[in-house]
Amino acid sequence: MTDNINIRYAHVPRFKAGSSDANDYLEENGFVVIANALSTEQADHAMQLMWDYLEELGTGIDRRDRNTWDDDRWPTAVHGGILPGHGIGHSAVQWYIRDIPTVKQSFASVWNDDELLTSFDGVALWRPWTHNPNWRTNNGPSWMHIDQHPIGRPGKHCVQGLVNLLPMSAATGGNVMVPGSHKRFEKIATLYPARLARIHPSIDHFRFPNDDELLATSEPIICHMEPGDLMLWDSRTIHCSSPGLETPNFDNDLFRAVSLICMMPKAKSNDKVIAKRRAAVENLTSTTNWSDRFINADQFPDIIEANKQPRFKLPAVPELNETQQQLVG
Ligand SMILES: O=C(O)CCC(=O)C(=O)O
Repeated sequence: MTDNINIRYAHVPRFKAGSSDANDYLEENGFVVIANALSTEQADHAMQLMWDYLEELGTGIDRRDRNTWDDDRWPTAVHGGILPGHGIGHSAVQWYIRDIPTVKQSFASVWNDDELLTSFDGVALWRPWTHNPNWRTNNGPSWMHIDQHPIGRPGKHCVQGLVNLLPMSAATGGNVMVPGSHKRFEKIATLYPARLARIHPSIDHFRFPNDDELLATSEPIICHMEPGDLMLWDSRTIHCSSPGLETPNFDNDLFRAVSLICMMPKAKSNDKVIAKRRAAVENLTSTTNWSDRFINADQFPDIIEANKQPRFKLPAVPELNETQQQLVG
């Protein structure tokens, strides 16, 4: 962990879904918080569906008993407590959230286009590390990244999102954003030639060095979000997540639960990709945030490794309504 990056907890403005002020804020800061994309009741319902997914994996997880939440039963988690595979992309919770009109409206307003395709990506769940220190997720400074290759994908391409489902505080921690950093994206190619040379232009992930000088002068924030709020960010904005800045005073519930969700214009995709997307629903294949290309998250090395000894029962193939089918393509 580095000590040259100071993260603070911030209360930023929260905007109405679809408002032009939200779009202006996103353009200027590289991220924006949309207030109440889900109502409190919808966020609660999503949490119930989240636990249904976990319990139905069949490994013995019980939502009421944190002693059943250890790694031997928990689905494979990658950096930042993200669950990217094992059917999560087609779980009832993810399809429920994608079907909420305010969520789609928020993305439609950003793109000025309501023919959108959704990602089939996963969730981030943080188990209480005050109960088991091994559950603590990566500290923010260790994995500051952008999700777009600076040479392979110049310009604006993607706006990612996450829906927050649980109460947040400086103690729980959360997503970390470096405000305005999307404006420095153009400079990355000249600043890090050696580091970039090791990353194929089709790989949309660039991680900043721990002792990065750019980051040393930046002011990363954990944005306060209410349950049901949606955060949108430009994939060029430097971000990650981080445990809290204080020690939480509870140990019997999740510290954080967010649904990762991304919608991009269908016009950016093509028939070949859409055919793979339709098959992905039937095969319960999860993806990354991108819907213009097909990037199979079940091929992540950690998921492949876990599947060598299959122990998770996948959810049922979803029965999608018309709106959801349109989001598949
Ligand atoms: O959990 C988070 O907030 C981090 C999400 C993230 O880094 C990503 O989706 O690229």
